[in-house]
Amino acid sequence: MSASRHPALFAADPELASFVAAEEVLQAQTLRLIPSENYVSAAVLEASGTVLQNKYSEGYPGRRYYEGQQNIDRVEALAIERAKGLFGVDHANVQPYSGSPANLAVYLAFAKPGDTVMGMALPMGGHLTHGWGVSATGSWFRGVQYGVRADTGLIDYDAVRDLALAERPKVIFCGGTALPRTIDFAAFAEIAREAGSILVADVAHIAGLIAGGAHPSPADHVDVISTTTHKTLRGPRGAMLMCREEHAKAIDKAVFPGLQGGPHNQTTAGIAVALHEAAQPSFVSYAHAVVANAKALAAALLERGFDLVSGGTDNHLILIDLTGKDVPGKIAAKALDRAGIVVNYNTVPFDPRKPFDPSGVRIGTPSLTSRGLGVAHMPQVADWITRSVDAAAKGDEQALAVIRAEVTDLMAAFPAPGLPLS
Ligand code: DSN
Repeated sequence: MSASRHPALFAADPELASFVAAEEVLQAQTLRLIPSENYVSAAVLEASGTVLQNKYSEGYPGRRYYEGQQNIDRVEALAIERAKGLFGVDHANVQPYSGSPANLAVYLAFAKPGDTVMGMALPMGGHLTHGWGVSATGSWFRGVQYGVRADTGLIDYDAVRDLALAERPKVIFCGGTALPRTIDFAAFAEIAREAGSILVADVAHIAGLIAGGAHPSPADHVDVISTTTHKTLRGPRGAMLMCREEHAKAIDKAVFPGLQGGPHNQTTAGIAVALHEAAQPSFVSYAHAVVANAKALAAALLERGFDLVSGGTDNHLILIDLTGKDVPGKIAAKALDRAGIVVNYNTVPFDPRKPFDPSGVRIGTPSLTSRGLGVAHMPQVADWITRSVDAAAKGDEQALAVIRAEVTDLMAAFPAPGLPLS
């Protein structure tokens, strides 16, 4: 089937083509629970693989350093207008190559090396680029970090305020990669105002929920919104920076020529299509279904004796704390993978274990929702997770194989956008 889907690729490079075909089958047959992944539509897939790939376009629409931009300018301008409309912002830059370069551009726009910057600690649910030590953002800048409360797993806004007022950071990041709860953008805005800091909402994980009205928007509260385009937003791998008009020049200058060269025009096209899709009523239903599925899955896992960071979820993401089980996160994640359930192992707040062998497993519902699974399926998903973790504890490979067959069977009834049917 794949040979007919990608005939030129199969003819030119059968070895590489076979890897792509295998990935198509893997994505079709497995239950993908990594909360930062999704399935793009066939339209986004097509737009991302067009001849726009062939064009260099350093600069911005109407102000390029290369000629022949008649069509590229229209593509980028369309993506910009759609981003502004969808997120209710003054300005959008759709050129960052991905989330980490987007965040680096924010530092370039507002801080100098050595300045103090503030974000959530990575093991608490933040992101590497929010000033964590092993990232350039934590070595070129002086990163100070906040976390969550040990008793609730929730952000302690009083502690964030105390830290911000003591440190007066140039930039404060809110948002992260393992936050199962709603972010209070208004509270962060008040803190940033008092501290005299630029406030950045990194909404990479929840951008699709914001677009679909299933999470409050930061647009009225923050100076800059940073987001990837490929998570809940369901676009190609890329990123955007959005801001108030007063910061537009600084952001644009930081992205190009500050940090990047030519934009990836084929990705810009895919982003434009994804933003168009995200403005449709069906996307509102999708965003709310992602959250409903996550809440139902969290409830089913709690019923089965799992410990969840913060006790549940408000969004698309669930962080399972396996500290009380016999199985650490990495062993559980690898067993789940053998059972056809794809997750990632993750630190939990105050994790007694190391990041490469942590106590948690991070799961989420964007991909399964895109395939059409609903609340009624979540007890089954929770059962499979329970049985897989139990099988991991006992080293029962046969049980994992049985689960894998059941997963493959169910997923065959829910075709993935852009992928073969079997
Ligand atoms: N954003 C991260 C994730 O959540 O998977 C990767 O950087």
